Amino acid sequence: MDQLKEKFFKKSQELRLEIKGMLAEHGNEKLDEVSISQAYGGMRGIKCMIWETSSLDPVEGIRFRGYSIPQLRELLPKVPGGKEPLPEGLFWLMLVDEIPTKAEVDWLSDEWRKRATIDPSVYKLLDTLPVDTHPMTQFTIGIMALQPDSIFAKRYDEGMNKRDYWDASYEDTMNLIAKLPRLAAYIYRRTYYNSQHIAPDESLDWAANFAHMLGYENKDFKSLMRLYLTIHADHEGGNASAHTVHLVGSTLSDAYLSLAAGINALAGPLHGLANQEVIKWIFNMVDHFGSTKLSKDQIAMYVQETLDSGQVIPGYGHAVLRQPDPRYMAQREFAKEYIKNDDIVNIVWTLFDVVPDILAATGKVKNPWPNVDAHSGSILVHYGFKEYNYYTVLFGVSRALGVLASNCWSRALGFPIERPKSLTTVAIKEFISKN
Ligand code: HAX
Repeated sequence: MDQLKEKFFKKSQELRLEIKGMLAEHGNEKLDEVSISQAYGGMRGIKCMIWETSSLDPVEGIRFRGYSIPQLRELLPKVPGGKEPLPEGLFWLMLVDEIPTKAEVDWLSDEWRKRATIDPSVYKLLDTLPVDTHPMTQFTIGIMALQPDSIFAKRYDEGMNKRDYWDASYEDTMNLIAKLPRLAAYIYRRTYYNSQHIAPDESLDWAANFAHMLGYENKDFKSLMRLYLTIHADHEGGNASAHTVHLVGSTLSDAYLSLAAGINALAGPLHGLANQEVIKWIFNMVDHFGSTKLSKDQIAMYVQETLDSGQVIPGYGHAVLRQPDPRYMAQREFAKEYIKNDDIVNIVWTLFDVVPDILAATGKVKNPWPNVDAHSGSILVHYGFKEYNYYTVLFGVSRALGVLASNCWSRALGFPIERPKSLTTVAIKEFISKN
């Protein structure tokens, strides 16, 4: 058994026992009550699921196993001379609740390198799709095409003992994460570069190799990819992509089927697709004024026009957060350090100055601050990565780290099939009249 798997097995079995005891003693205590508004309002805030890998505070933002993003940037291992954390380190932390050593992270990079080969049939299938198929659709199809490799599905078919689900989940998770950069890079190069593919560089870490296969050799872009793939990885369990993976995984669909479902949730414009929407909207703003150098007043006017036309301001607002997203702030810090005087980045910063007041003035937006998606596109554009329809695929590669680590925990802890209760409006009316 490999070192990470052994640690995961030991820790998860300990927690499984602890939870058993806790449920026997406290199982009937109430965590929450549910209001009618919550039932109609997207189940906002109801405490009703377990997600071990990260937790979201409305004011402070995300913590991965208790660590904030600034702490992760400091504590997770980096490449020699590098400033940004290696996403391999975050995966290790999420899976076994320990900050790994550099040697452990190097082992993980190597392990993913060994598992990264993709069967040519997957590429052949992708090549049958019209080249203008949205990259997120291609990504889901690619993940589904990898599914015949599922160890979980094969072993389940052979009569796997439920005590071994964690093991098969772990193997699928490691194999799938290893392959995602190759799959995603293949989609990028076939869609935008006439299928001129770039062979992997075995000397590079997971994120830098992804950047290389996409076609970006700039050292700072590789640092950006390490940061990007770290900060997008997890956002506790209730967000749409994570919750989808949790739900689908609970039916014992394997990691491939579960991740593909979660990627489809990420592809919605109110969720991950917001990163493409932000830059598309900024490009439209630039076209509208015929310049990339925009004043505060021009930007404020455009924001107001967008609202008046019944559209949302992409990259702003959040279902949980009530402060600027620390993932936005981390990207802003990166841009301040690495990028000087870029017009699109300047527009993103001016938006931060003008949008919150305009959204707050509507009197209904609960969080007027920027979220993770408000900044990412402008930095990518700075490095020449302008194909914004692809941006959510980058998010998806990162999100796999958190949702699949969590999926391993769900199987190791023996979570049952998820099945909340739904109500009809007739039932709600009866409830009201009885009360
Ligand atoms: N622009 C305009 N109106 C907004 C808004 C925004 N950025 N954010 C919220 N509102 C509106 C809502 O549409 C809602 O209006 P109605 O009552 O007319 O339906 C009202 O304000 C109350 O909404 P809320 O309670 O503040 O927000 P929700 O929890 O319902 O929705 C969203 C959260 C993120 C979906 C929302 O803020 C939004 O649509 N933002 C823009 C899209 C976006 O950036 N999505 C990415 C979010 C982060 C993420 O998941 N990344 O992957």
